[in-house]
Amino acid sequence: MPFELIRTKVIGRVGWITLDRPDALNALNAAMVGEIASALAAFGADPDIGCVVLTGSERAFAAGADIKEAGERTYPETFIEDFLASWDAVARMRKPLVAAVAGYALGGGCEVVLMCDVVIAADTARFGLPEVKIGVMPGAGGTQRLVRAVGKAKAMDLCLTGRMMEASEAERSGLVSRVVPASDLLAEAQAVAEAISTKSRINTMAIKEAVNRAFETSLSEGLLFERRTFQALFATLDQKEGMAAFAEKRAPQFRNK
Ligand code: CO8
Repeated sequence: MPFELIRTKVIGRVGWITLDRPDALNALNAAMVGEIASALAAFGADPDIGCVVLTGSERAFAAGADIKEAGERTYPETFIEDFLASWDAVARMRKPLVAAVAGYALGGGCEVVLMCDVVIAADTARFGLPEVKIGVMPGAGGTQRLVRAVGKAKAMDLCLTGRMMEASEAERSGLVSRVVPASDLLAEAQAVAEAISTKSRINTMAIKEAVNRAFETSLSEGLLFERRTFQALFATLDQKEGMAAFAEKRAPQFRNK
């Protein structure tokens, strides 16, 4: 995949996407978001990939949407183009997504993190939605997904002041799954992604869909969705294999069928 602003690689069954625009702290411009969407589509369609890791550099996961690219836009342009709608490609990814975050994850960078499923943060990571400081507001899901991740009081604090939060506060607040020393970040992300990618893909995709349904529906509807999906897994060979392997005290050989 020939890209200019991201790098991709595959380790085992894990696809890696590394944001690579160092002179702008990985600020997300339209071209970069397009490249991320293409890479996700390719990994999504690849039967040998079970999980994708999204990461940046030691200094920045991404310091936001590209402010310089956006400054002169007009409302009619943003409306007609449906500016920022293309970012939904990250949220629409059906395979599990692990964010490996070091340094700044601000504005749109933080919003991309909020679209990921497991968030591994280096102790150097700093999260924030500072759009209020530049005359706008979060526009790629920040006001909605942050509330669901950390609750209203913390989300209001971050959105209204634009302050940054350290990795430890982000973990306490529920934005981050685990915090690790910066030197361990990539290995930890690979280990988590590997653990996910060696499971049955039908299973991990179904789990992701069910957990995300919790944000979209009532408890009773969500519980029904979960139970029906759970029941549906009994139609898969991987369920038979997983339970047989347990009984026979061996590792399961999942076939995604
Ligand atoms: N957009 C464009 N360029 C950026 C961005 C950005 N978001 N962030 C950093 N850069 C550039 C800087 O302009 C600088 O470039 P240059 O060397 O050419 O001047 C380079 O990256 C390095 O940055 P700094 O020199 O500022 O590095 P510091 O270590 O001094 O500071 C900070 C790091 C604190 C992260 C600082 O760069 C900063 O505050 N960045 C902006 C953070 C921000 O406000 N992010 C939110 C942006 S808005 C958003 O994401 C969603 C709303 C949608 C708005 C529409 C946009 C498409």
